[in-house]
Amino acid sequence: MRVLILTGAGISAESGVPTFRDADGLWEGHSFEEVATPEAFARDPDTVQRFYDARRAALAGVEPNPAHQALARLEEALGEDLLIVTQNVDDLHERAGSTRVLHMHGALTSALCGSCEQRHPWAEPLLHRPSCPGCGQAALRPDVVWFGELPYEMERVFEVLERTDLFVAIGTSGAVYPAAGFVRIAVTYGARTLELNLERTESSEYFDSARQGPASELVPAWVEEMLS
Ligand code: BJW
Repeated sequence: MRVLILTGAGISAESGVPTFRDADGLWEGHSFEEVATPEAFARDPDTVQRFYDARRAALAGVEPNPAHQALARLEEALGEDLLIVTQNVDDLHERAGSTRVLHMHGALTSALCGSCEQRHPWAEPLLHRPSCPGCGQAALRPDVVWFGELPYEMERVFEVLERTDLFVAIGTSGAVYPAAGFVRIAVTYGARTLELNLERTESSEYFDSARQGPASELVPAWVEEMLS
């Protein structure tokens, strides 16, 4: 069975990583849209760099939870028949042991050069304008996908969606496209579909089955079902 898993902020919530649409939506008094769009970056790059520097630094203080760990166990069993497509920019899937992970909205552990467009592994703050290791320009930005930008590796995701037997969405509100449309594409190609979320979402109606509860409980239980 070929399984495609889409994860969102909800899978990392119990690790202590804030979600986007459940919290009060503010960071130091700024709304999410004020710090996570290309327009915000053009208008006030320092504030945006500080926002992402803080989130990159916070990664050191969080750990994968039982949901990430269960998905790593599922990969051990399914191997290449499993792909995780995550909208998250944290590295908790990898730290739990998953290797088949595609970060469609980029990663906090990477920097993107606005000049030469190369991506570089990155662990340090960007606020002080370090030089790009590729071209030497002081043009590095967080390697994340903001509204209006093209998510990474969409061609590959659409290819995998065409031959997926089971599509599972975990901890995502289904509010942001193109990820929110994956379930309908999977259905069109004949996949079964399952949603695991704390609550029903605006996409729940498109799934064959939707289970409600914390990811740290629902995901290990579902993985046990898959493995038994
Ligand atoms: C738990 C839990 C627990 C909590 N257990 N569950 C009009 C119509 C349609 C589309 C558009 C439109 N106008 C504009 C667009 C396109 C736009 C879009 O979708 N806008 C919407 C607002 C309508 N999209 C784009 O611009 C994208 N690009 C694009 O479309 O390019 C064109 C194209 C694409 C493909 C092919 C061809 C052309 C880019 C979108 C980029 C999104 N970027 C962000 C920021 C990333 C960097 C960062 O992290 O700062 O990505 S926005 C933010 O939302 C982030 C997330 O990845 C993304 C999704 O959020 P997610 O993960 O679902 O989190 P939440 O907070 O929304 O939900 C958490 C869920 O967890 C909830 O459901 C809770 O219940 C649940 N939960 N605790 C289980 N313990």
